[in-house]
Amino acid sequence: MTLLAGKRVLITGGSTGIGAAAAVEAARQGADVAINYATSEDRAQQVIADIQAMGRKALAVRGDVADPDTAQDFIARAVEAFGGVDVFVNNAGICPFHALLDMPVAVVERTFRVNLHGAYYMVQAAANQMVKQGHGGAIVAVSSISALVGGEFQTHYTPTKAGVHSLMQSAAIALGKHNIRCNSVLPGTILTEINREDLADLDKRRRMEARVPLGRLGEAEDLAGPIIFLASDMAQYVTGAALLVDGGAFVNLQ
Ligand code: RM4
Repeated sequence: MTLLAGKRVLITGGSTGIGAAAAVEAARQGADVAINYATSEDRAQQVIADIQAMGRKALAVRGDVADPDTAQDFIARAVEAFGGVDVFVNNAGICPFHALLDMPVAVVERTFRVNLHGAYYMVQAAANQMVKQGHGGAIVAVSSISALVGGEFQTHYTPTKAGVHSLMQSAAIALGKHNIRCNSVLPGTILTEINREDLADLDKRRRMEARVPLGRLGEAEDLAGPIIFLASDMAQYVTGAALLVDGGAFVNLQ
């Protein structure tokens, strides 16, 4: 299958986890892929090598998504390398678990700026490029099950994921006239760097696993298919939607 044949795909936070899995699968599906990354140079280069091994063009651009200039730079570098943007996946995000009552301002600010402000600037820059190109596009944001439910140590985080989900709904309306589709995936508990420390607590890990009807926590690769689907022409009439990818955790009350 080549669901993204000839497409030019950009992914933020593409050096690890869900972003890296989506980048490699996009290449497997026929796309040229540019990834943004913040710090993991070695891991970014490994993703580049994996993409090139499939005969696709690859580009890695370092940048902190919390800085609005990073969005402009990422799009410009991809256009320079690939000639344009057809799919944009907003994935970059952090979740520094912390209690509410003594939550430091710096932690709140950083989480909001990376997860929500960064998403906004990136989506805006990608949309402007797609409108300029004049032949539509697809934007997929990695929101979360945490857009819909809370977390005791995520009071700064869950609002950002709800915001990303809502951003896709409003962007879908604003960009529909340009044939640009905007959708979210809502991952459940997926084993990645974002929660490695948190889930080192084996009691918590067992509690999280017990919530999942499919009997396991997710892997980054479990998100690649849903992201590629929403990015592809198979979802040509899907916009403003949100797709839970959580093994059934959200619906599992009892
Ligand atoms: C997700 C969800 C998971 C958590 C990660 C950090 O949105 O809340 O349970 O492990 O964030």
